[in-house]
Amino acid sequence: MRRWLLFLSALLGAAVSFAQTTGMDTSAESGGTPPSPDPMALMEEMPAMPHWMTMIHGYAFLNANRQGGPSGGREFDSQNHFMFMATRAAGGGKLSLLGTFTLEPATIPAEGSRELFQRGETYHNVLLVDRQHPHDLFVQLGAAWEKVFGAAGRLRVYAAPIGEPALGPVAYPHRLSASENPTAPLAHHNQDSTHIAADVVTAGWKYMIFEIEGSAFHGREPDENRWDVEQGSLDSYAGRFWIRPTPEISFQVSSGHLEHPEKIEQGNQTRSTASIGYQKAFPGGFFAATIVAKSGASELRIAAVEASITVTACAISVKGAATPTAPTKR
Ligand SMILES: [Cu+2]
Repeated sequence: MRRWLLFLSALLGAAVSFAQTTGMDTSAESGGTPPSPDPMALMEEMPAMPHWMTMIHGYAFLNANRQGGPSGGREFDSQNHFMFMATRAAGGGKLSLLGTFTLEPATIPAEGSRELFQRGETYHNVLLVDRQHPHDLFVQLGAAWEKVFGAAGRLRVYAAPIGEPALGPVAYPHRLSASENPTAPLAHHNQDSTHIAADVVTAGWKYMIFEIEGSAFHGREPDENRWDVEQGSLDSYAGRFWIRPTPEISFQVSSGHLEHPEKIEQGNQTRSTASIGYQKAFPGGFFAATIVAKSGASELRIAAVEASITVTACAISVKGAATPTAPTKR
């Protein structure tokens, strides 16, 4: 059964990637200049139309995974994410419906896929170490509405039963620099573990190259049931500030208070991150890199730096990721 699901998700991923490239190729219109390498960002920047515009985007890796050492092993698995977006003009602004899904609950073992140095969430109430848990089927179910004011101002409000609060860099499933990495980036729990958060509301104001956002959300991380929609009170909050001096460069600092995020660890967390991203399209591919620094205050102190590099040219893809992580101190 799992083998069939693996196969199915790989087929789906290939089909979705194909749809994305045929549907979103705007290089002819822009006189041969490659468009932004990020199809989701392209869609987000499109002006609102009086009718629905939809987009499907995604990836599915079919992995022969072999990790060495006593906690390593071999397995076949598939890490995958599928993103759906529909936008139209509404209420004097632009309305976007956003859905992100993954079949990982069926294509990754419940006890997680082997990934040395990875850490986060639980299986049978035991912290997963050297393993990456499968993500929940519903990664994002949300709606955003935005309105442009004047020449350079934009208000954006976002509400999501399941979504991504304004904390950390763009979460890795949507992050271009992580897109060619067949596994979840190491230490992503230290930076964007809130990427599947229950009950998120966010408001943001963008002006020229600056953007400031604030979120309230439920701080508890997803439980071990990967198929359900979890809910909770808005007990946690976060704020994020972006500077995008050029279309290629983005810089963010963010900080959040997470109310009892971990089921098996007592206490709340304060998490602060800073990151610099760079992405550039060129004929036949793109280059994207992100450096993330994260520090926690009070109960848990982790310092992590992530750098991912992706170069795709024709059919050859070269990728790399490095995540030196200081030991956890409690
Ligand atoms: Cu994750």
